[in-house]
Amino acid sequence: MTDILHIGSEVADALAAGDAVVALESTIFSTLGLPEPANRACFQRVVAALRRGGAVPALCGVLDGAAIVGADTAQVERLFEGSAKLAARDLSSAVAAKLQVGVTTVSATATLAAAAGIEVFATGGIGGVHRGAEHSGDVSADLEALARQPVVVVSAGVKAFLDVALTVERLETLGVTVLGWRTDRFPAFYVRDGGLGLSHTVDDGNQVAEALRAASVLGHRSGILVVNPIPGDAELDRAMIDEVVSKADDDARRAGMSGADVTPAVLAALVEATDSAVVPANIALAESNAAVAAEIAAALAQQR
Ligand code: PSU
Ligand code: MN
Repeated sequence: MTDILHIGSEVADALAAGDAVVALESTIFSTLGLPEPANRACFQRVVAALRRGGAVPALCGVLDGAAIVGADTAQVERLFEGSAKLAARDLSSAVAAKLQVGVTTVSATATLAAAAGIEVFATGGIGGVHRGAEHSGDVSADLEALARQPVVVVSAGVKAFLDVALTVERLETLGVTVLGWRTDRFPAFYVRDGGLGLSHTVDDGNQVAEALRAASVLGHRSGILVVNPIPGDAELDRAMIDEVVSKADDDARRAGMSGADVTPAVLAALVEATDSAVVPANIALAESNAAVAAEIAAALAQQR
C-alpha cells in the first residue's frame, strides 16, 4: 500500500491468502458506460455473481489522487458518479494532479490489476479498432494494454460499432492469446457470433489457469483475452444491432467527436436508438462474464 496505490483491505487479505480475486473496471458502472439506475443494478449483479463463484470483487478507479483497487462501499458510490474516463496513460497524470474521481477503462484497470497482483479481470466489452480507423486512427488503448499486462480479461468480445475483423487482426499482431469460452466463434457483444472463427476453445477455468501459467513459464508476458458470448436468451437481433451501431459511430464522428469521447457517445446513442433494449443485454453479459471470471480465479487459487 502506498499513497499512489490503495488496495482495499478485503482484497489485500484475499491476495495475501492466495484466494480468488477478480478486478472490475469502473467506466462501465459509471454513466459513461450505462444509464442510471442500470449502472448500479449491473454492478450489484456482477458482484453477486463473483461472490457466488467464491471470488472477491476488486473495483478499480482513482479517488483523491490515488489509484484504488478494491473500492469500499462509500468509494463505490463515488465511482458511480465519476465522469473523468481514464485509460492506462491517464493514470499517472490523474495521480499527479490529485484528481478527485476518475473511472478506469479496460486498459487502466488491467494496468492496476497487474500492479496489485490480480490475475483475472471481468468486463463487458473491450475497446478495439473503430470502423473507419484508416482515416481516424482510432484504436483503443485496451488492445495494447492486453498485450502488455499479464492478466486474464473476460469479455463478451467487442461491440459491433467497432470493426470486429480489424480488432481480431490487431489482437493477433499484438500477440494476445484469445480463448473462446465454450465457443469457436469470436463474439460481438450483443450477438453470440461476430462472424469470425477462433483458433482456441476452452471449456473450464482450469484450462485458462493452465494457459496463464504456461505463458508465464514460457516468457510470453502478455495478457489472455477470454471471450464469452452473451447468454442466448439475452442475445439481440443482429440486423437491428447492425443498423443502429453503424449509424451511432458515424453520427459521433460527424458531430466532430474524437479521442476518448467517441465510445461513451456511441454507447449513449445505442441506448437511445434501441429504446433501452441494449441495457438488459449489457447487464446479462456482464453478469455472465463475472461468473466465468470467478471460475478462472478459483482455478488459479486452487493451483496456488
Ligand atoms: N464498451 C462497452 N462499454 C463500455 C466500454 C466499452 O460496451 O463501458 C468502455 C470500457 O471502459 C472500455 C472503454 O475500456 O470504453 C474503451 O474506450 P475507448 O474506445 O475510448 O478506448
Ligand atoms: Mn479511441
